[in-house]
Amino acid sequence: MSPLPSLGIILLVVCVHHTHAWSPKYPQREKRKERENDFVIDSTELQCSKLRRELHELKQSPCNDVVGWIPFQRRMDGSVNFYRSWNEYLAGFGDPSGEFWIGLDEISRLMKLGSYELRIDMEDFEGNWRYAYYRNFYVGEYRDNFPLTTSGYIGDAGNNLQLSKVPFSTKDRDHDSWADSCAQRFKGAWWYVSCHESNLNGQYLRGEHESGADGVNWYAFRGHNYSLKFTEMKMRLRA
Ligand SMILES: [Ca+2]
Repeated sequence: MSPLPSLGIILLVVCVHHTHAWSPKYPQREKRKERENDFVIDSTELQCSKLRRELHELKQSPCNDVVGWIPFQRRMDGSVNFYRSWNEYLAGFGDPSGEFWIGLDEISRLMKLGSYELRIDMEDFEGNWRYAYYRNFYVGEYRDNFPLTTSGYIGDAGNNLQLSKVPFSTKDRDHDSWADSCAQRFKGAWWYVSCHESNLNGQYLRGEHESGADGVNWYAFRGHNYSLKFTEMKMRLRA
């Protein structure tokens, strides 16, 4: 008898053994990947905070290209007026390397590419950093006034932007559920309900302010009478 058939059987056995040896590892690999993703949230926070302290003066966004985040809002020095009209919020304004709003049209366009997560980094004038992350971030279409839906909060800033289908309002387009205009009353443009726990497009009032809730406020971090130094909102296609 030729030795070849035996060799074939041996190879077959080896292959089968090999397959059995490896296939159970795939679920483990997936689990490990998920854990790595979870870890990225925390390590990104540390890296971004550290990098920002070093790069703040250069007006760079250090966390964009590295991990795929797309910044769409930033406050950092009060150089840009954010109390603007619907059409300006539609088209976007400011300087992407400094203070800016990317535009509702662009956010809406990006939404068509897939499912997103949202991350907001913020800093007060005492150098304290906080973040709010939402596993799900969806902004609807123009015809519905760009309604915001978020869920799956993780963070240390406080959960002040968990909303369901809340339309965007500006000083000249009132889509909130308050009798008066939240945008006019609180000098911003936002997904106001009646009215807000966060107002990141409010006036740049540089820390403590007497006027209530019309600054760059994140209620659970510094309350309605403290306007933050730095905020950045960014979105990323979900893995
Ligand atoms: Ca209203």
